[in-house]
Amino acid sequence: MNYNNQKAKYHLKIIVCGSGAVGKTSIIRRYVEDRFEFNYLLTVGLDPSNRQIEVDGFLVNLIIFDVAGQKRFQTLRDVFFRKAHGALLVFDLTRPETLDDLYEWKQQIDDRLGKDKIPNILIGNKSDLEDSIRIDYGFLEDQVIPDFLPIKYLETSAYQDANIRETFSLLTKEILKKQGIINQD
Ligand SMILES: Nc1nc2c(ncn2[C@@H]2O[C@H](COP(=O)(O)OP(=O)(O)OP(=O)(O)O)[C@@H](O)[C@H]2O)c(=O)[nH]1
Ligand SMILES: [Mg+2]
Repeated sequence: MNYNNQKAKYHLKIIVCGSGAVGKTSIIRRYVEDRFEFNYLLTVGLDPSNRQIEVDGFLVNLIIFDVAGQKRFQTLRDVFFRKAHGALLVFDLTRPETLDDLYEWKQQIDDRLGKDKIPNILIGNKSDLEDSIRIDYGFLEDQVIPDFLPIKYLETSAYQDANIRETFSLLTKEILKKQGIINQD
């Protein structure tokens, strides 16, 4: 179905959080432009993009905010977090230290927007790099997910286009549920 001529009723701001080079820009690029870049071009500052999505019969305009993961670009974080409706917390399945950094991102979300105020989805990206993966689901389930509850977890590959659309659908759905627009299941 083509929604181009319809007006979205809801406009939701999604923020994509995580350390440098975990694949934030790649996930958004795959979702919005359906392409992938092997070259690492680090994000400087903020870079919002748009895509419409249909969830449970509701047409929603997602405004997706990308941000620099590297700590030296901290100055735009106020604009980044402001009035966000939902967040992706992205780590790199091949670099466990990127998971540790998410505690800090989650803290910033809670401090600026209120504790557990917006839905978060935990994303383990680069699932295609099978031989280099250093984090398994058992570890996450025991040691990590309990610290981030309530949260859902998905493994993605921006490269292979695995679980990318599902990620944005799930987050949109969680936001609409939280806002009472669709029913909890
Ligand atoms: N194999 C593989 N490589 C990926 C994937 N996603 C991203 N990459 C690569 O990882 C590197 C970093 O990706 P970016 O999307 O630029 O990372 P970022 O999180 O936006 O980084 P900053 O902007 O510095 O915060 C690039 O070389 C990408 O090609 C993936 O799913 N699989
Ligand atoms: Mg980036």
